[in-house]
Amino acid sequence: RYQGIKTGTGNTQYSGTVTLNTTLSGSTYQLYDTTRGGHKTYSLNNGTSGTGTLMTDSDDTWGTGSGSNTQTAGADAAYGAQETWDFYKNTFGRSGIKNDGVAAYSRVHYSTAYVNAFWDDDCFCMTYGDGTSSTHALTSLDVAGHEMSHGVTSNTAGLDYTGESGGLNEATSDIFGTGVEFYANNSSDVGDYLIGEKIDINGDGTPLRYMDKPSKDGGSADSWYSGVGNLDVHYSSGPANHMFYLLSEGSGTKVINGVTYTSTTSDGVAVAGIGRAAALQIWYKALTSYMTSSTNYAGARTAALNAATALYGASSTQYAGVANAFAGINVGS
Ligand code: ASN
Ligand code: ZN
Ligand code: CA
Repeated sequence: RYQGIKTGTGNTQYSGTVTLNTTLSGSTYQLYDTTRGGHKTYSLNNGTSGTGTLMTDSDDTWGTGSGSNTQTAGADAAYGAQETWDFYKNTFGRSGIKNDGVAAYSRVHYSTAYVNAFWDDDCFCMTYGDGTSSTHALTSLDVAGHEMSHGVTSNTAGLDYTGESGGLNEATSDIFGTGVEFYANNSSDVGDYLIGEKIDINGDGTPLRYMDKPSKDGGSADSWYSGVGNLDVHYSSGPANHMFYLLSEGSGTKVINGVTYTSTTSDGVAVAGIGRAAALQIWYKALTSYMTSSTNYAGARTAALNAATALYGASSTQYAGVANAFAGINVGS
């Protein structure tokens, strides 16, 4: 017996107390958001296949904020899915990962102490592990946005997950995952140009990746070089993440939401940023209109310049910003 859309409370681990749209069926609330394409959050209960069980609750208050409460990861995952949906809808007019108005679904508590999260095109679903010691599930907002953006890339440019295109695929997920985090404007999880700063994946509180200076992670490239495509895709993403930071914020030192960033160009020439909003529009248009499965760094530059021309004109500061940001990672001049 469906009794309509309800407004529940999520006590998340990473994003504080949030509002979640739920569904009341009989006397049981379901973590089922019919307002955003029909997104459901399941618990795999440490299993590794199927959908486990739809998360349900008697009072529509989900989780405690602690990773040891089994509902908490569900609250974070549901929040990540809703903010990712809203980000794409309200920023780009994209209605879901396939732009068909249909939601994916999410699964939490995958396996035991599994330290990853992943998107899967086959199930059209998102899956989250519980993380090291099962205390830090991989359900932070930027990780959720990152993983679901893999679905967007698959359904648009289809960037092959190898070589330079693989690095661009990964960077696209970092760029839009970061876009989701800024979009949510959550005071408990402020926007930043760091990836995975909340999940303590390194065990010492440091982020997984840094967009202002990707090499800070110990493996990523800051700029393009011939052979960058031989790196793991999570490291060959570095130059594109760096380009996006330069394009958004410019070079030099800058404090944003309390975090200090220092970004330099490969040739030492200072560049000005055009703002994150325009940078996001350009990358989205490049991804969805101009990139293909085999696009490399040179091709990404062309795609972004084409996008800037289409959106702002060839004589615009945004066009010049793209050319300068790519020059800043040693692509073009
Ligand atoms: N977390 C990893 C990623 O998004 C998982 C994977 O599928 N490679 O890149
Ligand atoms: Zn990824
Ligand atoms: Ca982040």
